[in-house]
Amino acid sequence: MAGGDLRTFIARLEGAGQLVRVRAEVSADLEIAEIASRLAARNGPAALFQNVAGHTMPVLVGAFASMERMAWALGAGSIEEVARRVGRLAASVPLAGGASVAAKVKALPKLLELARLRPKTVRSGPCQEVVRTDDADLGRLPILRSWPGDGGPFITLPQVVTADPDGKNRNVGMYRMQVFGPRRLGMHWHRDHDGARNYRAWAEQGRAMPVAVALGGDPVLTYAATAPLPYGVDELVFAAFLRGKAVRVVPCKTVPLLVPADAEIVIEGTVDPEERAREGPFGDHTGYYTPADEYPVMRVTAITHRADAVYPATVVGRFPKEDCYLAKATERIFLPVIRTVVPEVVDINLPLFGVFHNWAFVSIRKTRPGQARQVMRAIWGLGQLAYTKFLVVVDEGVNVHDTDEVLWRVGAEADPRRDTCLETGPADVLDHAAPPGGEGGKLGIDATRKLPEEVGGQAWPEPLASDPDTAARVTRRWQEYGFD
Ligand SMILES: Cc1cc2nc3c(=O)[nH]c(=O)nc-3n(C[C@H](O)[C@H](O)[C@H](O)COP(=O)(O)O)c2cc1C
Ligand SMILES: [Mn+2]
Repeated sequence: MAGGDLRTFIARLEGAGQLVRVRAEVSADLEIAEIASRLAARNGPAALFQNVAGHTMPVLVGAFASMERMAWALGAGSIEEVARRVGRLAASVPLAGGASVAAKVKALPKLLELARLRPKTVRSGPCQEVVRTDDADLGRLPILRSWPGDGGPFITLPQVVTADPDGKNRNVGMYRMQVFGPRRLGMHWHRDHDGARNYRAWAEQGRAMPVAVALGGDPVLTYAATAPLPYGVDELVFAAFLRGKAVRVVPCKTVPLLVPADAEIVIEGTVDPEERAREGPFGDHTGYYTPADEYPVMRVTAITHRADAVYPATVVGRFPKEDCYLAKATERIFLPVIRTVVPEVVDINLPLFGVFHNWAFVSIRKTRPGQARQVMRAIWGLGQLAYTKFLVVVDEGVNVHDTDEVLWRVGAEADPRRDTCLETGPADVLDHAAPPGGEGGKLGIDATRKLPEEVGGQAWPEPLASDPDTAARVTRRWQEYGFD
């Protein structure tokens, strides 16, 4: 697997006819976003805007906006290939403290492989070809404003690097950042996310937290920043596992953090526990504006970049947009991990219209009464899947990626009284319909075929299926009938 940086990826996209260089002058204010939205709506190519009004840096959008490009970004031919590798890793690492000694010994080679994948510190890297400290100015970056009601321009594809006060638990997360001024940025991390957790650890000691924001670099890093890894799992090691080689990192110029050496741009700074500002509104992936709210502020101490840096961005909004593909990659890659905990799960679909958390369709291999509800509770207990608002469980063999087929089964197999359950749990912060306070309702629908024990012995019909011999004969003779 070849290593990568953003320009290698751009060359790959261009070579495959999946990148358009836009030479016409465009504005970073609304215009690029409008173009990106239209490209996303028609499964279009990535775009590199080379002439952004008032700027010298080009802007890249849509690099991840198809399943094929997403797979290439991860150095693979297909996302399924990546999912299989992650599945083998998940199956070989003992999950809990209760794992047997034999299981732990068996896992050693995998764990050693991971140790080999720790980031490799180098003395210099292209991300520091240009260093600006006292004259650092966010206004030099072509940061986009996407929607007319947005509170300002936002950095939308950042890798936000933090660590706890002991220098441990390094984390790389993607959280949008509003530009408040030439050297001030908003930190829109949800409180459950790892960057926020590191921030709280510093705040408890009354200390400002160092932060570094990398833009670009190996596209696998951009994906890793969005992946739902547990706290303490280093995204740089996960990225190295996906890429098959360690990430090269360099020390920042003004903060004690390491950043990917091959990044295009790095913004360094600190987040003071006392300082907050009104962040938003922001036209979000829900298809609505998220209202303004108070968030911490990053004070910029340096901006470093390549001499000919490219500024990567994404535009979110009503689906389909580029982030749908990042999310679909996670759905596929983490399915095998879900199966190690909930083995009866066959497939899962977080449909695009459900915006990650509103809807989940899950198919299961059902063998015992009550299993659909058991699976619902497991899903509502699993990391970010806890936010799932409407959860439909169907039998194995039902194509969860076909909404009509799922809703046909809901209509046919579920009794609204017997086969639904209402629960309460954590609500997605972006869910404007959830009651205030962070808790929200959950609806589970058991659309599996019912076992005799579940329905007092009532007979349950099989869905229609053709006679296999007749079907084969008709296929064979199709043209003979005069059809084509
Ligand atoms: C385009 C995009 C924008 C995102 N914006 C935010 C955001 O503003 N705040 C946030 O907390 N999570 C945001 N996320 C989700 C997080 O990146 C994701 O949940 C990630 O797993 C968090 O990593 P962490 O657990 O290491 O903090 C965004 C994801 C994508 C793909
Ligand atoms: Mn993390």
